[in-house]
Amino acid sequence: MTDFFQAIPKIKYEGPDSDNEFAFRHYNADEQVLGRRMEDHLRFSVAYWHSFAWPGGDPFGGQTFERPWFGDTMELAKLKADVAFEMFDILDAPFFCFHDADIRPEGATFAESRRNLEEIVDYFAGKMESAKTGLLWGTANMFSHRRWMSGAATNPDPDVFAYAAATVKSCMDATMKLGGANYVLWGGREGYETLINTDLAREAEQAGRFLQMVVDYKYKIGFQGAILIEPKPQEPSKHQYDYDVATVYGFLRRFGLEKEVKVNIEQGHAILAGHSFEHELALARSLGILGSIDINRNDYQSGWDTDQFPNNLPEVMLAYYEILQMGGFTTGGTNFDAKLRRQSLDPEDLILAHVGGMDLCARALKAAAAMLEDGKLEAARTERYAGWNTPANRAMLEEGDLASIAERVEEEGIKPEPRSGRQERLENLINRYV
Ligand code: XLS
Ligand code: NI
Ligand code: NI
Repeated sequence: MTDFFQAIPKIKYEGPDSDNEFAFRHYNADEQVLGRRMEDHLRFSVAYWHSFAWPGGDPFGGQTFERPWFGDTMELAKLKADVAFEMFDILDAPFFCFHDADIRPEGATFAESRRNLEEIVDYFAGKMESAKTGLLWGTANMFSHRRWMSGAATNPDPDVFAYAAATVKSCMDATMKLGGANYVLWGGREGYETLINTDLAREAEQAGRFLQMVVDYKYKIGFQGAILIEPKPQEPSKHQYDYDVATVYGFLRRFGLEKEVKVNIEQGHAILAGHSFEHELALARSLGILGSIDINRNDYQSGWDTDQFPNNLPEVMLAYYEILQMGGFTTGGTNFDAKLRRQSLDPEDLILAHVGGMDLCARALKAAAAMLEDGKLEAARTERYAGWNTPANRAMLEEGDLASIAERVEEEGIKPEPRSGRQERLENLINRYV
């Protein structure tokens, strides 16, 4: 045991009336929601990078957090792992996620970095034998070190492409070894700062080829999890190629990978792309590529990926409504890719941020489940499209052409009658479940 979390107890469910800060009011892991345990629905995951590796910097100032494990040695990396698994235990978290760079010190060569990674992965594996927490996904950090400044797979320098391939291989191996449910690719610098020096067409070909290699390697090693791309429109690059769900789907189709790769959708990224979170989820669901979510939100005023813990019940409820309509997560889950505000220095802050986020998601899940069970919203939606159920209208869609349809419009004197979309009534309906 480290002494980082001192006397913080394991967080238990105490119900909505509890006065205890260190308790869940809504998240009750064993409670059944639509025939599935809440824990199995939500599949919560702690993000290693924000909770344990991020020093509290912002664009105007550096480190604010003082953590006893900050530093570049293997010994400190192990202390960090000890604290991380203590936190997973306090929260009873079923999953965590990591980048290679979060968990191991960078070596002087690729080989040394890989060996460091393997040693820490073994250390994790030892802990995971007795811990409940599993790995939701692993990923490679191909955006922090200066070698990645012009991209990883889309870099103009083939040496960087090679280094990226070796890096992803090592991270897929690590993910496989720890029984990861998914492998994520977020291309923070797969994009450009300026088009003046960029060959868009070539970079897209490189990215497509790279992704094919990732999929091939998945089969080669027999990795059972899903490969996920995490869309984001910009930041750190001015323009990021995996802009949003629609763009990623177009990219997957272009390279014939739409059956192989799904998406990990982050709330804050959806907003940065000018969408709502539920738009991105609904679109991915309709395309059959909805894999997993990062539930962190952005501040609506700052226009920056502020990675805050979720706090907007109606919005998160609509997100879980999409997930429930898909039949729930399979390999995916709810990852808190969220960080504390840089003034939130205390170990308690780290725990309570997650407690609040977990409770908020649990409330959202229960509200979404109630809305789905009730069926009123879906009935209204179905009713809106009911006109398509007549044989003539179905035939129009299936075998019609402009000329025959035009003939029918005149013959039958078809004259559309506008009908209310009932938005406010439906908003009122939704608010009853929140
Ligand atoms: C950054 C991304 C990143 C991914 C994992 O904005 O959200 O944290 O989730 O590389
Ligand atoms: Ni993000
Ligand atoms: Ni993310």
